[in-house]
Amino acid sequence: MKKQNTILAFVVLTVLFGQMACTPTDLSKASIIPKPVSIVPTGDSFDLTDQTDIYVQGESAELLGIGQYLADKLNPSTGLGIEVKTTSEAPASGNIYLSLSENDAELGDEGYELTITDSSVKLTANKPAGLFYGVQTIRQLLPSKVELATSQKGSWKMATGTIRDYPEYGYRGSMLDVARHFFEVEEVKTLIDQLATYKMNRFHLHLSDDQGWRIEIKSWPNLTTHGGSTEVGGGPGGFYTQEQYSDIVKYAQERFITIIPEIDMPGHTNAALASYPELNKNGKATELYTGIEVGFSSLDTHKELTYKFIDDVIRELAALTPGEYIHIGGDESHATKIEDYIPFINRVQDIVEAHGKKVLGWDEIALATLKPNTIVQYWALAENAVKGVKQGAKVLMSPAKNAYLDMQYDSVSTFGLHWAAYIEVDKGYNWDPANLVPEIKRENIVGIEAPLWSETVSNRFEAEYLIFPRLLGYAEIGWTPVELRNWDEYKVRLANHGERMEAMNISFYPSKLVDWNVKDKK
Ligand code: IFG
Repeated sequence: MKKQNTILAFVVLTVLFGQMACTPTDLSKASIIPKPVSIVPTGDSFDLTDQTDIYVQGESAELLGIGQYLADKLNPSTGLGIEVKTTSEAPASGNIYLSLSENDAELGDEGYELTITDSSVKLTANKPAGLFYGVQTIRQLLPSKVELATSQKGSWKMATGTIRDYPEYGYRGSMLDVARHFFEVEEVKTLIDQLATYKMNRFHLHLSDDQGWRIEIKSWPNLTTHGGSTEVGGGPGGFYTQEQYSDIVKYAQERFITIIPEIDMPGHTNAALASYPELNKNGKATELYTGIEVGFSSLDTHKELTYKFIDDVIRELAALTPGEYIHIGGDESHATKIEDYIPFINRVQDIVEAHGKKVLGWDEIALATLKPNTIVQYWALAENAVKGVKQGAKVLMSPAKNAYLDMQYDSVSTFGLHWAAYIEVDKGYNWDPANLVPEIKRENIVGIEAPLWSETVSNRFEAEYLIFPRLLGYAEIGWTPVELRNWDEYKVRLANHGERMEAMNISFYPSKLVDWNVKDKK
């Protein structure tokens, strides 16, 4: 009898501790990236069960869409069949409730308050965007296996407490260069979904360069039929029809991400010059180019046709782009005399404004006379960005030495370049945009963008090796106040995202600086 009791006691304790082990009760121990502004734990846990549904306040399609987005993220792995319902007041216990608050000023347009008790999950925000970001946090409070696409054994518990959270910067983004190597719509959508998971809200598409023109312009069809027909290394290239571009824009919008399209000029324009002889000074089309040199091409800034071309391109692109900014490039125009470059940039700003949009450009555009709403993207020369500040322009921080995703991690990592720096995960995290260049103050900065140039990567797997895990650090730099950021604390949360990224089928670089929690450490 004694032996049976001992065995019974052992089984009960194993089950109990087993449950406790995976029952999260300390909300402050959750590995949330970006780190929230404030977390107040209450030491209990909430259970998602097959009785749990998501209720949204009122009938708004936008709130229903956010509820459905969460249900679609939870149902495949939990198998709980969570439904989305509307309600005019708080639902019964055991459910998740999304509602817009009156006006919680501290939260702003993108913040949220998430209150979890043992019987309810209540997410409130001033605007739908805040609810969407609170939903990303809910995902991260559940075990990593929730991100798997196949049904997993439960339980599905979240620690209880209150999180109040809102972003430091309004522009938190990344860029994909689809010109050097072309990326299919589905690959772009996957990256957009990954950016949204980490609360990023801007996606800059580098649509044209020497090696490729990637967006259909109906008034200049050869740009894509000819200029889009190859890529670095001589592959087939490709391009987005206007319908496909609009599909990408819609997909991003549903995730509260604004697309910023870039047509790089006057340099980085060989694909256009190869497509139309009449755009060239000598009336001859250039050859298509599949190498990775830069700075050898220039539009003819003295030709009136050049400005009709630009006007047609901007007109068509502006009509497809709900965001307020169009990126005009302006970088590395080594084949354009400075006395031609300056009036060119001035005139292009007028063209963009005439089509109801504002200008974003690489830092060289600060050599021209900037319109009030023009944003200067700092990538290489701080003195250019400072020139922009002195003209009253805002700065988008993308310093190549800290934030270029196409930089190798170290001298032996597989993909990427290293002309600016080697950027290991800690170097990508350990910097503060507001304290990098003395003359560029916090109030001059709209935010941060981590660009991925694609000279050395040609598909999602290769791109993810460069993008992840560094993107998570840039997402935190854009969202979390610098006084809450610390590499030694961050790298522990990052380690716990290894399993999460694996579950999301992200092929991240397993940096040796991080003690990854994944099963088969690489
Ligand atoms: N600089 C060029 C990019 C790309 C990059 C690769 C900018 C603004 C080097 N311009 O970065 O086209 O070639 O790291």
